[in-house]
Amino acid sequence: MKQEKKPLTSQAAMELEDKHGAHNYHPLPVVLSRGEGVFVYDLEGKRYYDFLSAYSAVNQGHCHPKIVDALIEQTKKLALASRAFYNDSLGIFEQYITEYFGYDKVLPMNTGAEAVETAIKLCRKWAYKVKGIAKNEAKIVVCENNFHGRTTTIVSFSSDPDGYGDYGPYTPGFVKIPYNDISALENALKDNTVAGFLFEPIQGEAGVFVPDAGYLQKAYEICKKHNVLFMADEVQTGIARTGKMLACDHEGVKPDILILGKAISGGIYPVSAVLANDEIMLVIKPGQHGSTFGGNPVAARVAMAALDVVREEKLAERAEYLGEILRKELKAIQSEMITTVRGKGLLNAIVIKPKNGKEAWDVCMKFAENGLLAKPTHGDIIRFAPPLVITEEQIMECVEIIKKSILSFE
Ligand code: IF1
Repeated sequence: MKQEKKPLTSQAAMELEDKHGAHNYHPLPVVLSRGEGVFVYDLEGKRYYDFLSAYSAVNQGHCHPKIVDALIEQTKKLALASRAFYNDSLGIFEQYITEYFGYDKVLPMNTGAEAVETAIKLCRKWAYKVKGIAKNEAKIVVCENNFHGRTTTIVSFSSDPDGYGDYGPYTPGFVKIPYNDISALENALKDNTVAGFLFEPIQGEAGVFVPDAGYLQKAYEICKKHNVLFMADEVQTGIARTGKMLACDHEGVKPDILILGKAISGGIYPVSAVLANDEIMLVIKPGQHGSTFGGNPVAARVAMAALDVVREEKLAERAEYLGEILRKELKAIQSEMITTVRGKGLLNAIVIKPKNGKEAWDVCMKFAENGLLAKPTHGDIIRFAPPLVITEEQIMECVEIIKKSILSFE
């Protein structure tokens, strides 16, 4: 007699992860089982507003039907062909995305970190082949409190001990300067071995730090003056999240190297991409870079569907408009626990001052109890980044949940 399998409970699911999985995360004790649009559901069927959006990967909402259909249709036809041969999806995607963002070429990869690594390799090779910097002397300027991924080269220039601790020896060739500090950048670029400036237009993981108005424009001009590549990591800020297609669009600056990931696929499939013009992109010759899954037919079709959705559903305009409302409503919450509200579009954060021993983690646990999921970063900062398909009415409902939860600690 076949033993009826007992349905998996949340508790059992958490125990399985704890027993059999590496402990490289500390998740909130919520076990998700289904996602649809702005909502996720746990194993017991409880519904939550998702205010993290898988770290801004599901800007289009969970399991967007158009993107899922693109995944299914292509997967049934040709999933992975490798770049040893051509295929009937990659060129279509390459033309689509280079026209979409206005660049000569794209180099497709899978994760954001791989795209950042690709950008670093492009910059270094450009330094030697085009700018004429002495071999192995090229430097890339980065910002304190950056987050660009978790490979050993990328953590080599992290300022977060949890990010780089015990992972030495570190990759040389990176210079750290304070974020949002133009004179520090000017100073760093006096060194003529600097080949690139790698930055986040808004520092996401650090806690949604929006630089001063004009910072990106001035940084761009300084890089142009010193023939240094302006390399924007828009993995988290891109794809309409901050109220424009790219966060750089708020200041009308066009990166020399554009790095995309996460929501480029709507969270349906790992897709990332690096875009640049020929002078930069063509320094990499056949056999000098690649990846098994990079730009595969499924990634190509999924990304085109995901980028279609951004335009069709006017997600950038929504993020701009709804972000203003969200910040205004958050600032109106009368609680000394909320010391700061900041953000752009629907990439926002609040800073929590502990009260009666309760801190950001406890606030997030209370949010979850009341049907909204968010998670602290760096202890006291809670990021608010719902899918961009959220409605104004739903924003207001979430504000009520946030307010009720915070005031419950008064
Ligand atoms: C984790 C953070 C967010 C990114 C930027 C590159 C990458 C990321 C600006 C790498 C990835 C993810 C990684 C994920 C949590 C999340 C995160 F807290 F880690 F930093 F969003 F803020 N550039 N961010 O934000 O892309 O290789 O992950 O595809 O590692 O815990 P990836």
